Amino acid sequence: MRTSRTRSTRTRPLRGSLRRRVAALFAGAVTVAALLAAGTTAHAADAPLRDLAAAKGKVIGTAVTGSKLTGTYGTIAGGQFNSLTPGNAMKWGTVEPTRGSFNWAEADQIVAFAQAHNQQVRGHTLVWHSQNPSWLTNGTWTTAELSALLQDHITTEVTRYKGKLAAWDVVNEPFNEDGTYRSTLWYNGLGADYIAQALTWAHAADPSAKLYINDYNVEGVNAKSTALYNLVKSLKARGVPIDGVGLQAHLILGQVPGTLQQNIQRFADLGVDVAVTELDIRMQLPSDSTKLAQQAADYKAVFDACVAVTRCYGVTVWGFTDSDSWIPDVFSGYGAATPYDENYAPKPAYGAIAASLGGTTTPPPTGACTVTYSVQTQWNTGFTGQVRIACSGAALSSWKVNWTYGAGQQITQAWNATCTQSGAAVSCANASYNGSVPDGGSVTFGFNASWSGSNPVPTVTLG
Ligand code: 9MR
Repeated sequence: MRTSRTRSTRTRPLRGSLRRRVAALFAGAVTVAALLAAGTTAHAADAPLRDLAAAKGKVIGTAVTGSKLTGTYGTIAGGQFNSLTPGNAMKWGTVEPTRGSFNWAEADQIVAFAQAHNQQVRGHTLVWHSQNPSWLTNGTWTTAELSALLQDHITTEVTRYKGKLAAWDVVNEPFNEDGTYRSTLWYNGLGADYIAQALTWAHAADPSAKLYINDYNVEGVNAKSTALYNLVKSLKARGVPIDGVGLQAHLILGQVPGTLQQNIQRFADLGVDVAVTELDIRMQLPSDSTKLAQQAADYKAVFDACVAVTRCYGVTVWGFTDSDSWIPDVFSGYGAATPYDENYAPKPAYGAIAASLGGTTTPPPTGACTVTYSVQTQWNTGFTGQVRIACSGAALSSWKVNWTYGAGQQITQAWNATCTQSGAAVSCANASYNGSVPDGGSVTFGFNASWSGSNPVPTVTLG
């Protein structure tokens, strides 16, 4: 994207490859720069969400994609959350695409990242009707073979991560909307007791992991959640190892069920934990400040319900940024479902989560466009910077931003803006194609610059 939109006519392959090598050598400096960048993000909570959640005795998690756990994505995933759920990396189709041939690379990577950042991992998921390998779904199996395949799969995967995961979504999405069992490979082949067997096998492989049944549209009191309630009740009565229920919470703007807290409480009263496991709140695109305010209220309602019930373990969002969300791919015309926009700017929902967890945020000025400067990567002689102009309750048809470098930094190249530097004074104006910043939207541009000695972040003004 950067290449296609660059305004520079000069290409410097040698310099680019040198830069990458030097950047690798100075990985520590890159990390520091990334942390600084996150710290300068506009309207961030005064304390990271993970600290606020911990003070409330709650866990706040996010689904992640392993390959993205670097740069700003990695900084936010590691800095704001105290739990990670692999979005796809632990599913059967990912870990055993060919029978007997395993690929644990992404799952291992996420677990290592979590350990390095003092985070829990929520395993997802062992028994599901979807994202299974084709050798499994296309095979013809006797009941005994199917049962052995499932037991082997659960035992292999849970044993691999024994002692390293806080919880497993053992069984995913077992119910239809009317509360009957979903017709799946497992239900059809093994009967309803596949659920009890899966839990029992998982418990045998890792007795310390908390074992969950996870489903969607079970957030409020309804036929489906009542079926789940009755199942958990009967599993508990039989002594089957069940520790919790996961409420996925793929919600629609303005439609948080009014019975959410009551529903969480009724499961808690059965003696199991409740986790909100896959929260996102989608809206019809484009987003605007009214929708984003409604979304903030919706996020707050979900977090408030969890905070209100002691046995609500925590809330995991299904991707923290709109650039890493499944929604636009599946619900045409919908999106903007997560707490950060696609440029990693916290949205009003972020502030609402912080507020629910007892934190304070610096609210964005009403009806304003704000500008944020950040250092993306830094090496020994240079750095790549980014400036974002974001509007809420206001809009721009063109823009120009200014700053003064305090330590001799010099812009060498810019893209998605026209930048000039005279002495220490830098001025960047919109390109022909990105002058418009709509209400609720943002525009970013990037640049390379040189530095030596120190690289302080300047104050940037919109003018
Ligand atoms: O986020 C996952 C997405 O990347 C996959 O394409 C999708 C395939 O079904 O699965 C998504 O995650 C699902 C989760 O595992 C279970 N609940 C519903 C989630 C959204 O589909």
